[in-house]
Amino acid sequence: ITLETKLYDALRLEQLQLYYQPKIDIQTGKMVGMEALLRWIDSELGFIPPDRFIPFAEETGLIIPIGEWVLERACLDVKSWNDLFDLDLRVAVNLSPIQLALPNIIETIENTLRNTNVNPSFVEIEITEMSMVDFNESLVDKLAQIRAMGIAISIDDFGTGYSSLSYLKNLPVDALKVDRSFVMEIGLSETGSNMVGAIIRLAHAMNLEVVAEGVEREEELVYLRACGCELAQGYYFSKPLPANEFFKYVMNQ
Ligand code: G
Ligand code: G
Ligand code: MN
Ligand code: NA
Repeated sequence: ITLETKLYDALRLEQLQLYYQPKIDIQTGKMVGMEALLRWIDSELGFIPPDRFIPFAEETGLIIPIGEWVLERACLDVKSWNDLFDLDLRVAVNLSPIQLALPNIIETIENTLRNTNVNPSFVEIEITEMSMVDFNESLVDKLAQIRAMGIAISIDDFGTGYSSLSYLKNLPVDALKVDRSFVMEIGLSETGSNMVGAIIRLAHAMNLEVVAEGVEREEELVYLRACGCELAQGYYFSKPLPANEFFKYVMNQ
């Protein structure tokens, strides 16, 4: 049995799970949403980390049905929590560059919104800088169409990949996520702190909201807040939680 068969079965047999990590408004301290993070727990192999199976899913094309499942699951979950607790949490879903390149991606997203009956303003899509490797008008077009549905778009892992400022300037997006590798340098060196401050000012100059990733220390949070960073996520607040535990986390807010 190949890994490809195993992964396909995992999708079919519901051995893939979404974990959720809260996103916090660091100016008010309130949770405003969460990022959906895919997990594969195999009965024999145990926990298979996403950095191992997502690249594999991308190579084999399995990321396409998996990605559709992720979007639908995330829409259903956010809708049920918002309905139950009368909240307006927004769920962020990672979209692979492979998915974004599909000619029918807009239709797929529209269908999922319709089938799940979720309010589009409760959904956000995270694209990585890898999506900009073949930057073209069609990419700009697609992002604009996604936004026109009422879905917010953010650039994940900013500063680590292939985006150039000239691309970024022309991209219809709402937020920029500062990669954890920058956040962890806060307070460790003057350059480290200054770079994060500069990234936040750059984002604000382009009218983008800023989300800091991988916040683990109080010192990072204090600095980010002082720089005007809007949102943060990281172990400092909560690690990613399975849906039933995230439900309890929401209930306790
Ligand atoms: O959950 P963790 O931090 O280990 O995630 C590792 C990587 O897997 C991150 O780069 C994250 O963006 C990616 N990832 C997690 N869930 C998904 C998903 O549903 N789709 C895609 N395309 N990538 C995901
Ligand atoms: O690439 P992306 O940003 O989508 O993935 C986020 C990854 O970072 C996930 O695998 C998630 O589990 C992980 N993560 C989230 N918060 C923290 C944190 O505070 N510290 C560390 N080390 N990893 C984190
Ligand atoms: Mn992400
Ligand atoms: Na990220």
